[in-house]
Amino acid sequence: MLDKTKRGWWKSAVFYQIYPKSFQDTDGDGIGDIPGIISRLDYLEKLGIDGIWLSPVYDSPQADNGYDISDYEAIWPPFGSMADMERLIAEAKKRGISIIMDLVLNHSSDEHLWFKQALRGRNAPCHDYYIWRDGGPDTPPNDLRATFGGPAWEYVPALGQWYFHQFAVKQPDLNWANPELRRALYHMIRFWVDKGVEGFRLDVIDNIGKEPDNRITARGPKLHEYIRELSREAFREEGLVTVGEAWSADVEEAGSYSDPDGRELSMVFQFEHNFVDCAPGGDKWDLAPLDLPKLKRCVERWQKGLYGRGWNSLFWDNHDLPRIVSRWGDDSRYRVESAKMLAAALHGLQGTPYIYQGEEIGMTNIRLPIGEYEDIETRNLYRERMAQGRAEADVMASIYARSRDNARTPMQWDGGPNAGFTAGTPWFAVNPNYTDINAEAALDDPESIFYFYQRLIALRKTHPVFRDGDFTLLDPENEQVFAYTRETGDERLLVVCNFTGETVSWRIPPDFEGGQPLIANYPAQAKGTLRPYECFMLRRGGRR
Ligand code: TEU
Repeated sequence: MLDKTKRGWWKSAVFYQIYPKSFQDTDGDGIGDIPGIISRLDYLEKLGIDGIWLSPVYDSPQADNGYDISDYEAIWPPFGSMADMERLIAEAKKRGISIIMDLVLNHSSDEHLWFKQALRGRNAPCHDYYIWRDGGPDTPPNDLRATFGGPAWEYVPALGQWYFHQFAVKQPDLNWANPELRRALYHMIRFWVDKGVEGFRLDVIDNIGKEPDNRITARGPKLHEYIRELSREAFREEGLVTVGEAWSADVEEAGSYSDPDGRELSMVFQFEHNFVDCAPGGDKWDLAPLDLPKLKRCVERWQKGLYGRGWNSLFWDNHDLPRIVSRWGDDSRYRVESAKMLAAALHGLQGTPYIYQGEEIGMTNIRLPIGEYEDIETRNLYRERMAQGRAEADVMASIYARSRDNARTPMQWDGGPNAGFTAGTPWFAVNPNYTDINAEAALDDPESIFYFYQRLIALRKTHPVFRDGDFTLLDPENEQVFAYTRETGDERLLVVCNFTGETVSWRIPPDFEGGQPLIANYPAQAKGTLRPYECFMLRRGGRR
């Protein structure tokens, strides 16, 4: 059992992300809820995870599925009550599972009481909790664009002012330059610590130091000053695990975010690897084939760059990303082999792994008619690109490949109606492949992806090399195989992953010949070749 009062316990942990709206409904309204999560804790305990990153469950008008919070200290009623939340924290703790709440500190909902007060006048209470600029209705302060499309400034005629919103119009940015606002946020965080929450995921934390007048939206000059104050004032207990979402982070800066002295955070989610299949100079919607050597160099940079000076998070999936088995594996013929291979490639690395709901059973992307997409980012993208005159087939190809809705189809529990997610009408489309891909079938199959993840988690807890080992990339320019070694003391680990659907030739390094097999997705390795999406791990030295 991990001592979760001590800094660094998360270095031996594996976390699981739950997107509550799509996890498990218990009251038939078609929306996942907190009692549903409680009903699935035994499943998560069986998997072997140590903590749950819970996407927002706070009160919200749901303009961005809860990332637009209207009351940080209340639960959105369709998710349940505060008593349900307290029961979840207690029931999870009984199973050795920490609750890590998702904190959205960069912006609130425009339906938050603070913003409602702010709208009452330039001198109203909380007006300066937000970012306002004077101006006429036709002259926004500048031409900064919002992440979800359109201008980043919204005009309020009654005030003769514009407010800044990095995301949706209904998500006004909070003004971190205002110490009163910062204190209000710290007070809110302590409310959740006092309820027994043992960690926090910090939404777009790299945006809180923004200076929109200077066109700086991420990595502002005061960012790390604010994060150190946040850490001192709100994350006082050294056992609190904190992970910041930092799309702009590079490995140099990540060393500051996650420095061993703990002045800032435990780790960050960085996204450099998320662009190795995007067209040069494009964004996530501009598709390109996976450049495996580029991915390997990126992993190497982060593994070596943070070794001994910071800490990596390890993820392929989350609620904003397409399903990895569809993206970099094969979600048809070799779905099981490639899902296991991708898991091995990630879980052999140094860092804290995060498993996104459904990843452990190989859930896949979905293709829908454009009218059935729910995600604000996807809908705005479609409108924007169609207005630009792009071919609809190209726009839809980007949406099929990269829409955040790929990750938001309801969790597939069994082969029954709505995949066992709800007895009602699901809020969002259930992937029709649930009849084959579901947790019940996985639990009945000893060779399932679920049990592969379960074994990987157990291996990480058994052999110190997974947590402490350094990283050496093998065969950097090989475009088919990702292979690397880890080493600590006399213990060595070899991880080999064929990222293609072809049989390729590849030789085990002589010093690993006869190594202890730890895990593989095919029966005994064939000499000198790797089968489609074949992966395996071998170990040498260390205690048996
Ligand atoms: O995401 C930050 C963010 O920028 C991503 O939405 C990213 O822009 C997009 O997914 C990639 O194209 C965080 C949350 O994870 C996301 O769900 C929220 O929508 C967003 O912040 C606003 O809170």
